[in-house]
Amino acid sequence: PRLHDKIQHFARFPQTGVSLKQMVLFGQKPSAATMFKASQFLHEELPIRLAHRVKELEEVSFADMPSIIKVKNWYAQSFQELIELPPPTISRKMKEDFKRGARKSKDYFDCVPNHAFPPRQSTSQPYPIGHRYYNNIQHVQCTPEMTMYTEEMVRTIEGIKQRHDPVVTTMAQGILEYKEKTHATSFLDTQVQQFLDRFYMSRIGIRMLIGQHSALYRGPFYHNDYVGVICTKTNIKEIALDAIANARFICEDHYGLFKAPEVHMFCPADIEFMYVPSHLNHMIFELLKNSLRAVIERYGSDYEDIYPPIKLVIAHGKEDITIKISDEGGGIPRSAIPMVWTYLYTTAQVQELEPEFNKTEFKAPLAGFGYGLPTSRLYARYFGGDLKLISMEGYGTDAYLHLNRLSNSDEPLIM
Ligand code: W6P
Repeated sequence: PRLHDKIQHFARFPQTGVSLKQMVLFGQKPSAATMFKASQFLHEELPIRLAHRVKELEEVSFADMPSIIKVKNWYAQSFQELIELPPPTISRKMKEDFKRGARKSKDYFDCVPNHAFPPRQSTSQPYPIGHRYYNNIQHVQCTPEMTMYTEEMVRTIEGIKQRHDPVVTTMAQGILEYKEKTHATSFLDTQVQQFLDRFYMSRIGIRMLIGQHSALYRGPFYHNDYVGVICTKTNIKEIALDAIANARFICEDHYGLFKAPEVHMFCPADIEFMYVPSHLNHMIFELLKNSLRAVIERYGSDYEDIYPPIKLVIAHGKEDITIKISDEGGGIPRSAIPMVWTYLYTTAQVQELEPEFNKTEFKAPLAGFGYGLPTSRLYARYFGGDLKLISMEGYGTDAYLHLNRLSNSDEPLIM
């Protein structure tokens, strides 16, 4: 009850977006002071985002499904852990130092525009110091208390990230419970669809913030081209080759093939751009699995040498990098395209992630109808890109993965 009031309070504050560019500017050569400031930002921002999710999980039509309640409780528990984390004790002099540091810094930029926040309702949760400007401060010293605070914050958010690992599967379970209870026939329920898109998009954002903070604190794991989990010179060709090898391997394993359909890549040059390699890998891998599945299911698994190859074309312009993946897997009718993006339609993810389920009972109606496609589109949109499908029924499907080369798009918080 007390906790619930606090959640309601935090849910009234708007979420503050962080763009890829801001994360990179902020994360270059992070000092102890920089990490401290980032910790303060997360100490406020994460509870706000979590509170919004709890509120929405309470309001959605399937709010009373056991699995949905389970997920909601994880969000509430994580919220509680964050707000119970004691704020650092800082002297007036330290506060002044921080403010001066922020003003002097050359690469001074707004990471968190203060005006995004409405006026405070109570003084019991004051804004942290240095709230207005989050820049990389090299010349401000940290006290041991501040360093301890940073350390504890990192430990807490890493624990939260782990707690929320099974959220997608558990939500899928909850949707299944809802379908069984209501015998839902409208799989394109737009309210549910919008809720889930927003929910999973928010999850990507929260995990990005946590992953970035933890990587900056624990790092450098990688070489110079990395700022946390962001690679400033992501080589799309290398990632595509890796995803091709993995998808074909998985496919050979799953269908018991000697040789999966070939994937022919057309890439003009070594294109480098700023991105999160794991996101890129996830999206290309997911699309390839769908194409491979379509081709194999069309031609059967007994004629391995007649499979038409899948074409993967990478193009780059000033603004966009586009990856087109074309298969000759027979395509899908235009009327079935909207289904590809729905969460209610399928049980494929539950089947994929929990092998103890009876597979025949949970057979996906058409190739590719899992959570992989909608979540890949969210990953694409998260940094200002998009994912589109064009299908020719009776022939094959083209998937267009558009990525934003300039990476100056704002973090999408409301869709
Ligand atoms: C299909 C269905 C699909 C979805 C996503 C990507 C590729 C394909 N191919 O037949």
